[in-house]
Amino acid sequence: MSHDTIAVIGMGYVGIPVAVSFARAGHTVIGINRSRPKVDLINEGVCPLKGDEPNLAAYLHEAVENDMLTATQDFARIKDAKAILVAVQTPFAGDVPDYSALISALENIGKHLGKGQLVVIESTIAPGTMEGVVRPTLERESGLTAGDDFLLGNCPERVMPGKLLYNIEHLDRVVGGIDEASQDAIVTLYSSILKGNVYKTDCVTAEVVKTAENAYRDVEIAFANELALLCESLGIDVYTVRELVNKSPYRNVHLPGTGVGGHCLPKDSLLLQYGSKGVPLDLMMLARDINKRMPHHTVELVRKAIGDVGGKRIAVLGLSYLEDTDDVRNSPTLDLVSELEKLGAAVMVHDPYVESYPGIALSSDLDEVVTGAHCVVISTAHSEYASLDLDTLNQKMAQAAIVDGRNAIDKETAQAKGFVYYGIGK
Ligand code: SAJ
Repeated sequence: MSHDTIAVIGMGYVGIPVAVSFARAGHTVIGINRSRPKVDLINEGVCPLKGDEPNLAAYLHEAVENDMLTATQDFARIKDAKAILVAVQTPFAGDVPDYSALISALENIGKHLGKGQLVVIESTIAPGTMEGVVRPTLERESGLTAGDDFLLGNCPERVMPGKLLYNIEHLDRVVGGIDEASQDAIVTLYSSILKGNVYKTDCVTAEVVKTAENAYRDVEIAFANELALLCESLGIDVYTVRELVNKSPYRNVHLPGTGVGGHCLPKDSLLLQYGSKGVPLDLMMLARDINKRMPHHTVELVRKAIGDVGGKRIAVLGLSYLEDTDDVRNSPTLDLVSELEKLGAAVMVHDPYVESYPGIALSSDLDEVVTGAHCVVISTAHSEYASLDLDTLNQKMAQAAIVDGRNAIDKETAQAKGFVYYGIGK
């Protein structure tokens, strides 16, 4: 499959770095996307993703310049492709997965699918989706039979904003295939871009591994959050506790915070539960609840710091769900802001990476955001918040109160400078 044409469906955080990686490995890549603006940007050699992604924009530009990567809305273009990768979003809608983007992509692929082609699903899906949704949709739309006429498998993405290209190149990958031939074809294809190990298995195992690896992390973070609540009530510092616990072999207490956001962790345990065929995943669902309650706990700390928040100005620092990225998906800050506003507070959010967000008063000018504020809440651990000038903050704020959701500020230093300081776990 070296230097074959590859189609990538879904030009997002997964599809774009995958398309660029394959183009750099010498394949001709066709990026297919529903929305026109992204297609136009890519064809102009411009990367639609923002945030700090080393090399991605430069490599995309180079691939487009060298005619190794083009974008289109036309699914008919897949007929030239040896392999078709699907990297569309699979968000949750209430308590069931929203597979609308996936099914739409599969129907469009099916219409143009030919014999001998390979279809690989990178999107995160619940256990049982390959057999229950992907395979039947492709067979129905194409009139072909998976295995006999076309190859089919899933190679779940392991991307992380800020490390999109790095993770693709260096992380190990699990490859699920409906049969040996499909598994081998996917391993061969990905070997041109992966330096990590590739592990072949069946589709369900690959579906479970992907969702379980994130559900596991969600549980680990929930443990840290619950430990933080305990430490607050005991008046000790959870960061000291976790550091000393982690001196013990095989321990790895994670970081507490204002909550768990992103495109993976908030939904993957729900996908696992959805595909668990009735086995109750109580620990994982409870962990999900604990993490979802952290924005509310942060509001409780604001009320401890300044009392009733009605009519008060609150400056929230950090909108994106993860430090030093522009990715806002499922950010806990969104829950934090809406709860504060429901209580009558006027909230302004600062974020150096996010330009705008509907319904959020957002600015990248820190002075503007903190001026006149009765409380500053650190919600995302953007690097710059570790070096906030507390004297300037004191001058500009209407009241000197800090709620530190990410252990960005030293408590004693803040208190010495006259701040009322509350921190999650501190
Ligand atoms: N978070 C905490 N405490 C922690 C770690 C994270 O509160 O100790 C919060 C973050 O603030 C964020 C959320 O959890 O809101 C998710 O953070 P993350 O570091 O897990 O970043 P993600 O969502 O991009 O996770 C991805 C996942 N990778 C894939 O799905 C392929 C995750 O499995 C990886 O462990 C993570 O990247 C990574 O560290 O590479």
